[in-house]
Amino acid sequence: MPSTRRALITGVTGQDGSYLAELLLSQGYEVIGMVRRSSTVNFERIAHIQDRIRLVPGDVLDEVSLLEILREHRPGEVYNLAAQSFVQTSWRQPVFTGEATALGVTRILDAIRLTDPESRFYQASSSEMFGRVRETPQNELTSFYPRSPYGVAKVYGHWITVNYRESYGMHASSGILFNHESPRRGLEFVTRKVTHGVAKIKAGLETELRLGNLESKRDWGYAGEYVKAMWTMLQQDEPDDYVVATGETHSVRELCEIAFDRAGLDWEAHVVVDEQFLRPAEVDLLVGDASKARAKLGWKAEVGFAELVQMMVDADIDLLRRQ
Ligand code: NAP
Ligand code: F7E
Repeated sequence: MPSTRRALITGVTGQDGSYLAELLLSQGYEVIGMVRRSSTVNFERIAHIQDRIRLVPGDVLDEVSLLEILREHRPGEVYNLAAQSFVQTSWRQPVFTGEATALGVTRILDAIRLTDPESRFYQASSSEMFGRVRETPQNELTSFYPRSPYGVAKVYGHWITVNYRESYGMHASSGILFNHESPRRGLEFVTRKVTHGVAKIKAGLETELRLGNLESKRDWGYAGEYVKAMWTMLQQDEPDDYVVATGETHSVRELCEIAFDRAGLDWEAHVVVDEQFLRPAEVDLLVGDASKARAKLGWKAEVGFAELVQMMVDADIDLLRRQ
């Protein structure tokens, strides 16, 4: 039997993987973190907990590695967070994005089916699946209309999760998470690009910040609390799909206003629109209706947008000071 107190996280070196590992450790889990081979070590986000996690080599492109990890460690819960997750890159690398973000889900589901099909599974689905939105706000029943190879790959990952649940009776759940950010966010995503850019301008290291579409709107929440929703989904008797969001939407322009203001700077004096950051097809507006997660999981976003942006600006100013 797989152990219910042992969890496997794919993508443990990422933003969400690091917060989820912390949460599971605090709940007394034995945490197995899958890491892919690279020529340089990339464990910054988990350095503070590295000695408490068991790191194992594997890749969602390689089903044998997944089978071996599952056979050896027999986790009762598997959180699939691994993906090529940057939307812009997905136009440049659509096939790789499909391999990792779409087919990677089938590889791991199939490996679970062949080893311990009673293990519980979480799939990191995304609000990018809603793309050119069919209704506002978006909920679990809203139709998908993805606008990027990444969004298309996530739609595949979502439906294969539903399919394994229905075909094999697996406890497979899909969290449709809207954008969530933190001081651990990758530097290429717009929130962190802005807050890190503000910190560099404040420190006198840069004078301008080049961005793309300032009008696009997102439902931005705090990653540290979104991982709680992932875990709670796997504690339910029945697997299901849930939207996880704040219910508020803000533009990139508002993000800039709040972030520069936090550092005592005027955003209009520094932000330059550069068309290299525009996308071939944009997702103009996302805002989630997380009432199902609230009713069934008791989950609700607590950290507001301004608080989140200010937290990230403060963390980046502090980071640059220490560097
Ligand atoms: P992230 O910071 O980009 O982390 C992605 C993780 O996936 C990294 O640990 C990365 O490893 C790993 N990975 C990539 N390709 C892999 C492969 N072929 N095999 C094994 N591991 C691989 O992303 P995140 O923000 O934490 O997001 C976590 C998941 O939630 C992703 O699936 C993302 O698409 C999804 N999601 C994110 C958001 C959001 O707003 N953050 C919203 C909805 C859904 P390396 O460190 O080696 O690169
Ligand atoms: O872009 C606009 C850009 O790259 C947000 C991923 O975690 O969340 C994330 O995907 C918006 C877009 O995130 C720049 O055009 C303007 O409209 O921060 P982002 P994303 O594409 O929403 C979803 C839920 C995921 O699942 C993904 O994995 O900001 N924008 N100027 C810019 N974006 C970037 N990156 N850089 C700019 O200069």
